Amino acid sequence: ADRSARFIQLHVGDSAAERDAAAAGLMASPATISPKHFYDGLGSRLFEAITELPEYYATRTEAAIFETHGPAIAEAIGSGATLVDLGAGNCEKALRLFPLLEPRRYVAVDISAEFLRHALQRVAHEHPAVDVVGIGLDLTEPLALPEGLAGERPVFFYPGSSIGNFTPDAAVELLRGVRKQASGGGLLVGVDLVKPAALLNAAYDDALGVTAAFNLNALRNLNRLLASDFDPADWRHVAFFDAAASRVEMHLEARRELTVRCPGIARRFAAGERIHTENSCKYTPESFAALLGRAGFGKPRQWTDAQGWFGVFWAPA
Ligand code: AVJ
Repeated sequence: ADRSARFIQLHVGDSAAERDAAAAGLMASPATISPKHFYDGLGSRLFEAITELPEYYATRTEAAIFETHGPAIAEAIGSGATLVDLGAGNCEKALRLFPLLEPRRYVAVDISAEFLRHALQRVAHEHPAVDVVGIGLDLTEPLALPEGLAGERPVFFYPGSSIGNFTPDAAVELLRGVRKQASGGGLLVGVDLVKPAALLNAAYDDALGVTAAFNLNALRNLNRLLASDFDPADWRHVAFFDAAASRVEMHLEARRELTVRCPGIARRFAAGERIHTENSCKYTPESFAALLGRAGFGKPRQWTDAQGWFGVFWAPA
């Protein structure tokens, strides 16, 4: 029999608080736009395109780690768990784990709720034995799963180095929340590792300009949220690795002096002034193990690729 996915909308969207936060970021100096504003339907598709770029090694390197070390990872975790997928997107990464982990329930969480709903229809159809639940949630909000949903052995799955969008302190905060809800199970997390700056700079400023489009798309999303009048043509994509902060930063730089307006707000930008749109923090195997420790997890196991570009960690809660 065909099963369909349950869908629960916890917190996503155009609430007044969301607008206030976005407006405050616009007025701040330097101005900021949260990277969560990348991900409308188009932004999720642009990110999918990024993962296919030759310069963007992260997704395929992580997939190769799961390919090579899948059996060892599965042995460490065990089968029949509830797989809680944080930032599920198109659910492809979790689906590749299904044959290894044989989850009883699959709980997929993503801010891009409609995109997720679509992906989950397919998951539910193709895996009728798995209980499929979708949750529309912004992961910058506290993560509180509905009572009982995570089951007895929750395995949180946070792949792709999405954790890198949080500063180390904020990441510890988020992971503490995960650990509390993962008791009896643990966390399987993928993390991008420190590597030569030239590789990182190319990965975040690709030759085709897909990452530039992904970055600029945040302006369209902000226009929708705030009724503002950003013209993407006025802005230039900037991305660079800051070794001291151990992170790639993305910014949008004003090509000329201009003023952005929305109801009640006029924000002047000087030519060359930047809006900070993303941090993508990079760790060493040691620094990330230490971060898991700060979040209260037990001693992690870790797997990496031959070049040491990306790490996958299993940390018992
Ligand atoms: C989805 C946050 C992991 O930081 O590499 C890709 C987003 N930004 N290219 C990353 C992103 C620019 C990506 N994460």
